[in-house]
Formats: sequence, C-alpha cells, structure tokens
Amino acid sequence: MDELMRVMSPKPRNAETPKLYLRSWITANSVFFDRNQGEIPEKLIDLAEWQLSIDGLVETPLSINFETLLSMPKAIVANTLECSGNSRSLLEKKASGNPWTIGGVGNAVWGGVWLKDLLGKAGATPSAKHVAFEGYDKPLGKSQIKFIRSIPIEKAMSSTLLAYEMNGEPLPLKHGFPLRGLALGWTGANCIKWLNKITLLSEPYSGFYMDQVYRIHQTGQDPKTGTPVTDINLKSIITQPETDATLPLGQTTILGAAYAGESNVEKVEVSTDGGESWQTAEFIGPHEPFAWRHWQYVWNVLQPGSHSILSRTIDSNGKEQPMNATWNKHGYNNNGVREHGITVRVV
Ligand SMILES: Nc1nc2c(c(=O)[nH]1)N[C@H]1C(S)=C(S)[C@@H](COP(=O)(O)O)O[C@H]1N2
Ligand SMILES: [Mo]
Repeated sequence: MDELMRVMSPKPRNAETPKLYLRSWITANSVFFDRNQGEIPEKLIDLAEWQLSIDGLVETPLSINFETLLSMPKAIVANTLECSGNSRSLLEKKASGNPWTIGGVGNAVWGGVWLKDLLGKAGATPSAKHVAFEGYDKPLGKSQIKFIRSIPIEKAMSSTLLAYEMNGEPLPLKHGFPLRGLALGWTGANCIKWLNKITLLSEPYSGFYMDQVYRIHQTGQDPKTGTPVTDINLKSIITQPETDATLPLGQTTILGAAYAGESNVEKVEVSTDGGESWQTAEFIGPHEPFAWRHWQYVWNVLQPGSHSILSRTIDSNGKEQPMNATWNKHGYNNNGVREHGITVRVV
C-alpha cells in the first residue's frame, strides 16, 4: 500500500497526517495519525472471544461481551483527538519524543457507549476516584511495560465514550479495534486503544505511563511532581498554504483549524505581517462540542517578497492562545502562535 502518512517510526508505528488531509473537517480513517507505544495487534480479534472486564472498586464486577455492548444505547459524537506531543518539533528548544509537526491531530465522528452507562451497571463504590484503562496490545522493548493510564472518575462519568465506530466504520485495527476509550477533549494518551480492562481505583494508577511521562515537567525535575496531561490546549493551526510555499500576487486562501479541548473555539484571527495587524477569519464547516472548527481567510497580497503568516484563537471563556508555548521536557501541549507561524514567498 502506498504510504500517505509521514512515518516517524515504523515499529512502534508513529505517523502523522500530512497537512493536505487536515483541510477536511473529518479526518479519514485511512490518514488519521497513528501513535503507538506497543505493537499494533497483528489481526482483528475474534469478537466472539472478546470481553471487557470492569472491576476494582465496584459493587458488581462485570465482564461484558461485544453483543451486550451493541445492545446498549448508542451515542455518536464528534471529537478531535490530539497527541500530547503534537507540534513538539516546532519548539525552538528541542524536546524529547517523536518529532511531530502539526499532524498529530485528527477529527472523527465516533460511535459507542457512554462509560457512565457501563459504570452504572457495575456500580462505582464511594471510594472509587480514578478509572484505569488497559488494552490488549503487547508492549515493545525489554521493559515490557503495558500502556495503562487512569482518568479521574468525574471525567469518566461526565464525558468519556467507549468507541467501537470511527467515521461510520468499525473501529480500524490500528485505532483500537474493537473498542477504545475516548475522554472527550482530552489528549490521546487518555484514550486507550484495544480496551479490554477497566479498573476503578481510589487514586490515580501508578506506573511508568502515569508517573514518568505525560507530565509537564522541566529538565532536572522529578516527572512525578509535574502536572499530568489532561484536556487539549487551545490552539490554531494553518493547513494551507504549505510552509515556504511560493505564491502569486493577488488572492490566496489561507486555511486552518482551531481547537480547544473541552472548551469552545470562539474566534480566529490571522496576521499576514508577522503579528503587527490581525484580521478575523471566517469559520467554515460544522461546529460541534469537542471538535475543531475550520476557518479561512482570503488574503489579497499586493507586495512581493517574504511574508510571515500567523493565526491565533480565543475560546468562549475569553482565554487566548499564547504567543509562545511554555517549554517542558517532553514538549507537551505546544500551542504557541509563533511556533505555528509559516513563511511564504510571493512573486
Ligand atoms: N493501548 C494503547 N492505547 C493507546 C496508546 C498505546 O500505545 N496503546 N497510545 C496512546 C497515545 S499516546 C495516543 S496519542 C493515542 C493515539 O491514537 P491513534 O493512534 O488512534 O491516533 O492512543 C493512545 N492510546
Ligand atoms: Mo500521544
């Protein structure tokens, strides 16, 4: 098969979506970014054998089969998923991890069941404060550490979907077939693929993927003392033109997307003079909670030469996208306006 993605590592497979495919509101399953710590299972698991267990601090431990899941009320929601490390390579100071540009993000319409409906069946006990998720993918490397992470029970009960469908199709193998967690508006690390085990705990799950990584911390700081990555930071990206493109004089359409995790994108502004002046962009396409908003700005360029284009967004709470990102050791949550600027040459 032709490779449409920008592959950063083949095993584990880590690949980002090229800008071209970020121009559509729905990111097609075939070009949706791939982020894996372990091995993508070799083939689709037999649904007759698959089970999801729910135990720990519950009144009734459960084992749910796929048929039962399908018989439960189905929810369909749009949700933009972004890897915590997305845009890391755009930081001025290098940070460790996969060198994502802007393509570690995508938007899909997911179908599944609300986690709260399942937790309702199992009955969370009052001491249950965190919900841990585990998938059946095999870890890679010597350490053999499984990708297990937990989220607070409030998030689990309010806005977490267990998805078995992605853009109207069964969840593709590499995106977690047959079931994945989706903490809506939260970064990818909170959305466990190949999900088959849920455990209710009295405190956050403790393990490598909770304590050593996915925390905002500085060099020399104990990662454990850092803040865990949760909801996606307010951010806008430019998807057209390409960086360093050569453009003719006259009208050029600048395209992009803006997203705000659990918040609502209110406004996007564009600068074509490196941030001296700003114009309001026009929204295009759907507007759904937890999903990005696409925008355009028609720029009438009268001057040949090099131009610096920036975009910035504001959410409904009046929060502004920062001009520069806050650096941290793993380069998580890079949402800087300057870091996401592009340069074009007009002739
Ligand atoms: N079981 C499992 N779930 C996982 C991961 C993983 O390696 N194993 N990677 C996580 C990370 S860091 C991200 S960003 C998303 C990526 O989801 P995608 O590959 O469907 O885009 O899956 C998350 N869920
Ligand atoms: Mo991620």
